Amino acid sequence: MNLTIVEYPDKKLRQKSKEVKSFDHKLHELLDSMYPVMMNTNGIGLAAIQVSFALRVLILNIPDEEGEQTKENLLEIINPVITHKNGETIYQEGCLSVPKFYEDVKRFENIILNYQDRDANTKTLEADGLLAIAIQHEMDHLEGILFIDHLSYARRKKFEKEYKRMLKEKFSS
Ligand code: QAP
Ligand code: CO
Repeated sequence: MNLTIVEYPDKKLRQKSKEVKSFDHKLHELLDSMYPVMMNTNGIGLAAIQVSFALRVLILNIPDEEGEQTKENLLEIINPVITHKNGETIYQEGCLSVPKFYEDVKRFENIILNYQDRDANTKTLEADGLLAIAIQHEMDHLEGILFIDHLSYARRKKFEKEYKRMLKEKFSS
C-alpha cells in the first residue's frame, strides 16, 4: 500500500476516525504500510488519518535508553480508550503532519488505556513519560485534533504566520 503523509492545513486531518470492526488482511496491510512511512520520516508516532485512513488506528515506536528505535518496541494500538489519567507534564511536541514546528503542550503525566491489537485481542497499558505523551497526541488525531490546537491564542497566531510563510517559500521555489 503506497501511503503519503497528509499535512496541515489539509481538512482531512479534521475528520473523526471510525472504530475498527474488521481485524482483517486490509487492516494488517494498513499497519504494515504505516510503519515504514513513520520510520522513513523520523517519526515516533503516526495515526491512520495522517495517511488518509479515518480509522481508530495508531502506531508508536518510542526510542529506548540508547535512543534506538527497534521493531520490538513497536506498538500497534486500535480502538484505544483512556480509563485513568493523572498528573500533568509539559513537552515540546511536533507532528509529521505539521513539519518543522515544535511547541510546548500540556498532557496527563500517567495514563491507563484499553485497546485492541491487530488480532482484536483486548489489552491494557499503563504509560508514563514520552509514551504517555505520544499516546495522547495520537489519540487527539482520532478526534481531528492537532497539537497546535492546544496552543494559546498568541502562540497559535505566531504559528499560523510562520507556517504560511514556510508554505509560500516551499511552493514558490
Ligand atoms: C507525536 O510526532 C509526538 O516536524 C509524534 O520535521 C510528538 O513523530 C509524540 C517529526 C512529540 C510525543 C511527543 C516532526 C519528524 C516527527 C517534524 C512525531 C519533522 C520530522 C514527529
Ligand atoms: Co501528530
